[in-house]
Amino acid sequence: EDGYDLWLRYGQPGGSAVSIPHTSPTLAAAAAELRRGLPRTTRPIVLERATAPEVSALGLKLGALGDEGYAVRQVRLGGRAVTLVTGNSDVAILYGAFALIRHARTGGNVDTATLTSAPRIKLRMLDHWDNLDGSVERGYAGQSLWDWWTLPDFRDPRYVDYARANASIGINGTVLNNVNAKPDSLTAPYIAKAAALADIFRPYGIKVYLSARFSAPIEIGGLKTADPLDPQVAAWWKAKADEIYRAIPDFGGFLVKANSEGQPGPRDYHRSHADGANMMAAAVAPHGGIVMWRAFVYAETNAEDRAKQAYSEFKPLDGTFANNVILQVKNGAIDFQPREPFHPLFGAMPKTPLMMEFQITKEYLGFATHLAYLAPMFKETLDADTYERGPGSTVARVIDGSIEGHKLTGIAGVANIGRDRDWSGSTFNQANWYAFGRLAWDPSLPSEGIAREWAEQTLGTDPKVVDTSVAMMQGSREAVVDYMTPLGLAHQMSTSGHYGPAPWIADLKRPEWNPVYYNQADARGIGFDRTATGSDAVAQYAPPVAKIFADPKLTPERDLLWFHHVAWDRKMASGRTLWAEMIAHYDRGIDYVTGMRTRWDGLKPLVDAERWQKTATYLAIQQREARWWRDASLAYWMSLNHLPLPAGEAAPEHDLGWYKNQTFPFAPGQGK
Ligand code: BDP
Repeated sequence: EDGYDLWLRYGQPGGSAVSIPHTSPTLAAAAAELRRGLPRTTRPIVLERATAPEVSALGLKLGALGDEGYAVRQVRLGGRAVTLVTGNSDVAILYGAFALIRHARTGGNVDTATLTSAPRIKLRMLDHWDNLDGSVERGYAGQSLWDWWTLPDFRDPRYVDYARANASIGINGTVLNNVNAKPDSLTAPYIAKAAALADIFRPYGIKVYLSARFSAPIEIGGLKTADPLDPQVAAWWKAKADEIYRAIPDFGGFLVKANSEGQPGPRDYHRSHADGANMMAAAVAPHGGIVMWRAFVYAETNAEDRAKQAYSEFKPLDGTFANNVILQVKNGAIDFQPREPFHPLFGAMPKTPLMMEFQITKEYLGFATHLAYLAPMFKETLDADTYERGPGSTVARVIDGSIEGHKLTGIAGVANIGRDRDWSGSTFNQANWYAFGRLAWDPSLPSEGIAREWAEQTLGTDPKVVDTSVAMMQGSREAVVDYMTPLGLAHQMSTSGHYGPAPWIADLKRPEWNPVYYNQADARGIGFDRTATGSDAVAQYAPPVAKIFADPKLTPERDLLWFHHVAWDRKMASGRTLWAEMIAHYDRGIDYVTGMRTRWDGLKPLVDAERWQKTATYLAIQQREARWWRDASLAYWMSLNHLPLPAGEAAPEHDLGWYKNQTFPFAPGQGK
């Protein structure tokens, strides 16, 4: 048991009778999955489209299934009692098959199953930050899954397993390469390699997309410029798109990181992001393709609070994007921190479809070794109220298009997948991939329910295993927040590797690369003043939200230091001072990890040895490092505030100099 099977850990095939009156590669895949994944059922299972005469004759009330929604019904077909899996497309039926397997493997009865579900979001994407040299930016699960060297000839069976896993949770798009893109990915040899992957993924309903480097017309096209308003540049992209679509007829489109962290973009030519996006969108439009344009920008020349820059740049462009452009916005305004308030662009661009970008790989949450279940974090953002059109205008409703009636809707997760046998670097990291897919399908699913169904399928249905795992998972992300960046702190991680504490770093070239920029700690207090007396980032939110964040008395304590510079002796809700409260949070985080170790120890007889041992070892690492985070942070804060520790609190194990001297000869995932 090395984790390779993910949540599709079927065991012995049940050998159910499955029939496909009208077959296709997708339906054949669905049938194969049911034969492997279901226990023996009494009724035969029939996979057939809702539009087929024998199904439509049943007059089933299926509701609004759309293209991808599925229904499972107990019916009589041709005189037999059967379980029918249906939908308006073959892929919908495939999703129904996986839903039926999930139902069966989480305690449901197939012979009585009645299931109906349709996705709320259209593009449900994984973004791979995979480089052509096989490294993965911010990847902690080994080398890239894509073997660019042996593609397109060798079609590793693992690519099929990747597609199965994704289809089982409803993922329908994959961006193959890093947003820090090399132009080579758009050359003929790489298009052929991408086409081979597209062929493998197609039966599973997964479209391939590519990250495109904005300056590719210069680098591989021999042009003098990449100016989006230059007709030759536009013609180059059009020809390039035509070439790609000849190889991949259902190619999804481009993802673009422009004028961000040194990437080229339209601003290099004094053009707007809309000029750039629309020019590329025009190239793919005739083929039905789209452009996902990232809003993650902050510029060297801009002295504005980094948290404000994306809004300042994009908000004025609302209404100017072509209708096959969707803006991809990270969940928070800085960068995938353990906790961020929702990005102020959500709710601020009614005329533009916005898609969510979450990070599944745990760049800032302890890489692969720390256990942090991210569904509660994803939900926190999705459930946040933007007040775009009054109360109830949640981020989920912004991205599902329901507030403004947008048809193009999307959600992306930066993948945590690599070539490690267990795909994600640890068993519990698999749950984040799983949870992302489930929430992309339906953002209203509860994180605990997702954890439970994941655990049942991945670790077995023994109630003790399931209850314990779910209990560990549910509070795990909050524990990371507590021991790394409590009460609204952010970006206190060491430079470039983003691993381990370094709140003291102050000497990097750009101010907003330094942890001290984010903590603003001094003798008097700590936190970033983003109110009117500071950067006034709060003014980017709708008035009812801004009012709360502008007032330290109204701001939830979990976001306090994100928005306010607060005195060390400020009284908190608990009655403690801020200083004592911070320490209590660090301690609580460590205690939670200690508790997870104890709980996991209790499962030793119930979980296979290989997965149990690796998890136990990682929890020990996490516990040691939670302590490291607390101690290093306290040592630094005490060097500024000179406050004593509350009675009974352990002093940091080492002095500040010791923590500052920790170096890492190698941290995975750093390459650009
Ligand atoms: C940051 C990562 C960096 C990415 C960047 C991005 O540190 O490696 O290139 O985001 O999203 O989180 O473009």
